[in-house]
Amino acid sequence: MNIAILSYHRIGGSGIVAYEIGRAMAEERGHNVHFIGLEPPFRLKDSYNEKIQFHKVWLKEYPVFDFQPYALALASQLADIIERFEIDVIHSHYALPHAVSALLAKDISGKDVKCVTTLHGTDITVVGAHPTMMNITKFAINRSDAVTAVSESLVQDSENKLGIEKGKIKCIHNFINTEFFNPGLKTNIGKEMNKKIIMHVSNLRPVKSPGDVIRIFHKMEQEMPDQFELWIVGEGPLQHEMISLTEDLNIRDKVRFIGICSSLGGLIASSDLMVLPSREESFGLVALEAMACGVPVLASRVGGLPEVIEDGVSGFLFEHGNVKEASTKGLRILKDKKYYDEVVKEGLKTANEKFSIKKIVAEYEELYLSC
Ligand code: GMT
Repeated sequence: MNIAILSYHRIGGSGIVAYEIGRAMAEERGHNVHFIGLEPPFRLKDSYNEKIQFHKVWLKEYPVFDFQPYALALASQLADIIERFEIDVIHSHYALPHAVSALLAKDISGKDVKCVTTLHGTDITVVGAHPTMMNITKFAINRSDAVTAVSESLVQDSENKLGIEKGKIKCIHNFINTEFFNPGLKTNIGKEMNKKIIMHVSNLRPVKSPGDVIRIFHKMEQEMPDQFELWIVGEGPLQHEMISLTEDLNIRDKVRFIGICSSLGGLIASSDLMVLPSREESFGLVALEAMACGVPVLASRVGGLPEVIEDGVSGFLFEHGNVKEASTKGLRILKDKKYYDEVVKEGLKTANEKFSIKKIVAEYEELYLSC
């Protein structure tokens, strides 16, 4: 098959999932893959495969445009790619704008190309469900030949919030490439301080409730002083508020703001506990990355997280905003080595079996062929 993949390649989990599907379709299944976007997938920059090509979307500067019409430029250039490379399937990540651009490009080209759309979360829960975007999001979903969502929870949210007919959206869970996330990547970083490392990885947006990371750490620190350090990985709009909170709580010297890190697997594998207290999370790829690295996860019981973590078995869940419940569970696991090892073992099993890349990519391939 000739497959086109549309994604915001530079953005978080959805960009990684889109890239890994394409990479596996080319390297392991022998298909030709065309990534299309503003920037190449960042993992693509480090490798070469003759079955993979990247096509940059060019934007025309014009003073009348308040904003560059990316979705239209993409549709226009994609129509050429469909013709030139005889594309069979366009796989769009995010209903908006990618699925809409794909449908438009299909119409322009006049070809019988199949449009497969994967919903990642905020495209439905935040953007798509908003009155300004609801009609076009429903159009993108209803006109796609196949639609997937990354968790059962997101399937239900999409049906309920947008009134999509049951059965239209199928759940295909996210997955993990264990080459980049495994316990063998553990390093000695931070070991000289002889403290356990509690970690949070996100884009520090309000939906991630990053203030709760600081509050949970503060409570744990009060219970067991000088035993832990908190490492925050990533950048985002709430970083300054988080810094102020650490100052107000008098724990600034116990919290490191690492920023964006390209060798994330090594950093996560070197930590002792991953905290993810999000308000919304359609899947929570970082939870799976931690489990694959042999690090237990303490996450809020929202969205798709209960599909990734079995509370008390392969990780821990707490009610969103319940700092006390979270810190109690965090302390319990860090104090009990035997229990800790059992949870790590179950987490690794879940990552390697339920969410293996081989299993999930086969599901996508079957879907492409069935359209
Ligand atoms: O969470 C974000 O802010 C980024 C966004 C993305 O584009 O990667 O994440 C969404 O898609 C990920 C990949 O499918 C999921 O693992 C995240 O849970 C989802 N984020 C939300 O639902 C808030």
